[in-house]
Amino acid sequence: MSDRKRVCIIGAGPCGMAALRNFSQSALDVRPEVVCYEKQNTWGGLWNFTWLTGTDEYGEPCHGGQYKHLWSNGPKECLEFPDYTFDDHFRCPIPSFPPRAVLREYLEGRWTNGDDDLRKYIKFNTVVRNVVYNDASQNFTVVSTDLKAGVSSTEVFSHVIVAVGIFNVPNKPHFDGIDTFEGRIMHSHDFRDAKEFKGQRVLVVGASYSAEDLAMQCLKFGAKSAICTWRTKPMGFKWPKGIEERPLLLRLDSNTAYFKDGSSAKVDAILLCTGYRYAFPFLEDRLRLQSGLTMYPDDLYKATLWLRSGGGRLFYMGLQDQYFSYTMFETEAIWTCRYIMGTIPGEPKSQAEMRADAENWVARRKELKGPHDDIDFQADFIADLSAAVGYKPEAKKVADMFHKWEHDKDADIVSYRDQSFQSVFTGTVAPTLKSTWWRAFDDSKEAFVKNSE
Ligand code: NA7
Repeated sequence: MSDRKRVCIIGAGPCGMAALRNFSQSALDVRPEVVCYEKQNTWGGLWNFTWLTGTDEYGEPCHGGQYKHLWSNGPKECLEFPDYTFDDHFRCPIPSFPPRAVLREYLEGRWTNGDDDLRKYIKFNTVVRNVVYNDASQNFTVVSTDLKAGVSSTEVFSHVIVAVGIFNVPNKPHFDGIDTFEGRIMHSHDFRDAKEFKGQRVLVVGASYSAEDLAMQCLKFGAKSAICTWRTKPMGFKWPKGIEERPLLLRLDSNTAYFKDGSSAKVDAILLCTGYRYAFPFLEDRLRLQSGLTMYPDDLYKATLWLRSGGGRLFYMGLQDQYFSYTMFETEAIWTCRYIMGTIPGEPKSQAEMRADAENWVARRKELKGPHDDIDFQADFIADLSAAVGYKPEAKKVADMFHKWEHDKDADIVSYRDQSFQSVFTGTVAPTLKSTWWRAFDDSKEAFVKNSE
């Protein structure tokens, strides 16, 4: 192997693409050779819609969990790139909560905006099967399979960036009696179209983003009712008529659901909105992250560099429970790329210093009391990382918008997507929707743009 660094990026979603783009824009004398492996036939990661569920056309686990009529659940102004604003891409102001296709287009616009064709670095339809760290030679052996050709190959890299996402392997808990339930049972990862539940009484298990959105989607598209059942804490929103919350589901008997408060209800369908499992089956055990979904995973310097093994050459991206998304990924990407290229002043630090820094963040994480604390924590994390590389995502100003968004949701869960936010980079105030989100039944870009005033 020559002295030139060789970086393997696993995944061409928002994280992997951010890393790829940063490498491609860096100075030639420090730029490593980069290969990005992507299981799907295109870039975009979870932003790619597919009708497929379970396994894909090659028998691989389906990555995508997006559904028709999914609109952003956070303001676009909170995920805007300072150096590629929504005005830069769309050339006219658009409302604050776009449907999925509009956000995907924005991402793709960024990836195709430069002089370099990023596609040339990506091996599409190629799944990584095995990653092993070689202590003696301080490099990684990566085995991948070209799914179309059915051919596997082995390559050696000096660094590996794991960017496979955290919302692709569903967590499916068991409830007594669920095997005999007479209706449809589905995890939110397999949910594609709320119209399927028209006229039905839906039971939603879970009390987080998917539970909230699927309950609302179902009602919007004609379900009779939705009961959301919580384990730790109810969502507590002022729900529209037809949605209610009950304590944890204990068991099912035919199509009757029994809850922890002693109540019961007849239901026609069950939507398990019970989150996801972290899964990195292609990594050897000692390289594999142990944390579950959290605001700052254990054993990662700057939430990216794996401290337990891998010789300081294995990086993860986008692992945190997320408020900030695109700009957090971008910040992590800049930091990771520059770290690998050796262009961050003061880095690399000693193992003891890195561990102390990571443990500080984990200690702070343990004091977090709720969403508003989480938002400030994530803003501080991004501010810390971006300061080290001179990037300006204005995390603190964006945090103020997230706080407002949380208040808007508490005030009215039906209308929070009708609110308008102001870009911290361009000053553009988003137009409002002519017809509200609750009454908007066409999620195409054309309808969305026409629907603004
Ligand atoms: P989350 O945010 O991980 O939430 C999972 C929810 O599922 C959460 O309320 C959990 O309750 C609940 N859960 C998990 N296991 C169980 C069992 N066994 N019984 C009852 N309830 C359970 O996943 P989401 O899909 O909502 O959101 C993931 C991302 O997708 C999010 O960032 C969005 O932007 C889109 P807990 O609070 O742990 O008791």
